[in-house]
Amino acid sequence: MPAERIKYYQAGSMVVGNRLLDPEQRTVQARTGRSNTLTSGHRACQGCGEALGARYVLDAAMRATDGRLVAANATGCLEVFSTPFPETAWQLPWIHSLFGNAPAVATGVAAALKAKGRDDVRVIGQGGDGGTVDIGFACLSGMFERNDDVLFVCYDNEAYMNTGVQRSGATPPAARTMTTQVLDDHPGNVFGQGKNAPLIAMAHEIPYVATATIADLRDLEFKVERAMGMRGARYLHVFVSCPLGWGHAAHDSIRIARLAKETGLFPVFEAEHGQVTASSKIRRQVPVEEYLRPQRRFAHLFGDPGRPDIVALIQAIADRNIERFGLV
Ligand SMILES: Cc1ncc(C[n+]2csc(CCOP(=O)(O)OP(=O)(O)O)c2C)c(N)n1
Ligand code: SF4
Ligand SMILES: [Mg+2]
Repeated sequence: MPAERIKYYQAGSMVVGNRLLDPEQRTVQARTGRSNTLTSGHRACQGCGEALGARYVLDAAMRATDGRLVAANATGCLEVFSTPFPETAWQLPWIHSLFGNAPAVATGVAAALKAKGRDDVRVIGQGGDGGTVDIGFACLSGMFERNDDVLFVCYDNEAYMNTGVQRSGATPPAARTMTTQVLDDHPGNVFGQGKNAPLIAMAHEIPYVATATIADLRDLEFKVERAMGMRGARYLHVFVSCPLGWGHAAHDSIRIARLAKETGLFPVFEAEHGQVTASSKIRRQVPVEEYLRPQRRFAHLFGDPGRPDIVALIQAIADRNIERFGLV
């Protein structure tokens, strides 16, 4: 994997020293030729992980396709903060779909391009976790099973943020949202529900499925470049922190995302045709408490007396992921 051949010289920050690298090894964002696909002036909250993730994904995809790229975008924060009429922060052909049909719109664009003989122009569909794992799920599954030539990217902030933090099928157990309140014996979202979209994508045996976080942006760029080098249906699930919905400091977005990976709660891996082919190892394993404590959506698990029983159940989820994906 090319990303691993790069020498890291600041072990603490895990920042790649771009100036020390050959121009071809530098990150897309470090190159003067980057496309600024999601440019400044949009209205995302300070520290928005979704804005950061989308910028890296789209710029990497633009570079991989030599600027010949179309994006279809589901309704959600990413669409709302980037396109308040009559303005737009997008610097590529960009189409707003409905909340639930971005994969189908992306498929239609890809089919039209094919009919016109424009195989050189590539298509990305993108949306939040609600648009992807809930309302858009049938369209996404159809896109997968037809093996349509689209990369679909889910920016997973684990709830419906745009409409005021309601639970989605990607909301983790015990998280407090507006629709999973902490009342009496109900400590937020219930256990045993929800969907694991990357695993469901893998079950379709599509050419490429990968997960990534905004804590390792070079890895994210690498996976986008890799996906755009393939044809057929591809799926990228990106963990993006949401300071407003999760109740953490804006400057903590990257740290929270890194802790999600380092606890094992969010496994970072790649899969091809239904088989896991690579996983990013945990560098410094930490207990889930370190990830949960800085977020107000989990505040009810701590304090006096707190809910150590619930924290132990969440730790068990992390431990299972570590074993299942070989993360240590
Ligand atoms: C059919 C339909 N139902 C509901 C809505 C309202 N709506 C717009 S965005 C959204 C939530 C988006 O959540 P998600 O996809 O997770 O994106 P996020 O805002 O969290 O990035 C909802 C419920 C809508 N636009 N269309
Ligand atoms: S609510 Fe969350 S996802 Fe939406 S713009 Fe703010 S930080 Fe980003
Ligand atoms: Mg969301």
